[in-house]
Amino acid sequence: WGAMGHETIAYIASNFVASSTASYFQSLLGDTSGDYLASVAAWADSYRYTTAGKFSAPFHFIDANDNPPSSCSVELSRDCGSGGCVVSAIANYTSRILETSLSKSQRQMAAKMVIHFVGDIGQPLHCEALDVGGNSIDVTYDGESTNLHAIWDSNIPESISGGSTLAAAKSWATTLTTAIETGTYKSEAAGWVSDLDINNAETSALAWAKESNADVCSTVLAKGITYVEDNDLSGSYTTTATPVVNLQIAKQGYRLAKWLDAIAAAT
Ligand code: DCM
Ligand code: DCM
Ligand code: DCM
Ligand code: ZN
Ligand code: ZN
Repeated sequence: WGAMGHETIAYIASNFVASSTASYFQSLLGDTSGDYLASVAAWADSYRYTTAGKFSAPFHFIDANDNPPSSCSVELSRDCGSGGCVVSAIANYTSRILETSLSKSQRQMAAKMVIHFVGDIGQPLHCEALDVGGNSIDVTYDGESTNLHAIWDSNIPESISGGSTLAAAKSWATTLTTAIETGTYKSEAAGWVSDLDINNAETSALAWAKESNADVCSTVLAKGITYVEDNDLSGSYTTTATPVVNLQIAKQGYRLAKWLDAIAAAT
């Protein structure tokens, strides 16, 4: 996701964490404001483009070597490369938050990584190898040349929220929080977090990756590459994608809240 998507996930999580969890992460992150999660949610995307942070580039995705749209699947041994992937990164950085032998700055960095990667794993094209996660599938959006990955990261989310600002993220998060508490997602939200276990973090994260990857077959590339390539996707394609984007953002925000609750409770 682009920064706004990550910020939305962070605000949803802020709305659901226990007050003791909020205190724990406000202290670790050195920010007692209500934006303590949203303010750091996109940091990992700037870090990966730095020389010091280059090692973390593979942590944002898992390259599922499946065959969409006819067959979708994720297998850790096949798809998580030697440099790591989003599933192994969530597990590693979750344990590092709790590793008391590390410095506070190392544990703070681990928290920023977890807050970001629990978001990225919900983006279907971050759980797909085909055409570099859709980066090499050229499309247009409102007449502008871009690629399939970028429109799922940013254009479609921004068409839902109304823009790329922190205010747009906060407003979208409020809408999705209400949907979880009393609306469309009320009956299913408990199921999103029923198997969540920070002590089996790879298993939990792999299950999330499989859900995202399934969306590649059912929605992102449902009609094949030729249906999207060189076409403008700002119309009916976006209409079809919108409920999937809303669901993935809502789910990962709610899961992030429960994940952070479990970490804070383990200290
Ligand atoms: N990005 C960045 N620096 C760059 C290129 C892109 O910070 N030189 C940001 C823009 C998007 C995000 O990274 O918000 C996309 O990241 P990903 O493609 O990993 O989702
Ligand atoms: N790192 C890791 N797993 C380890 C050791 C280090 O993922 N067992 C990562 C954590 C930091 C980066 O390497 O993102 C730099 O770590 P350090 O600051 O400890 O050198
Ligand atoms: N990306 C991905 N899968 C890959 C490579 C990249 O999901 N195999 C994502 C990471 C960024 C975006 O695509 O969100 C652009 O990556 P980069 O800036 O590395 O080209
Ligand atoms: Zn992306
Ligand atoms: Zn990312």
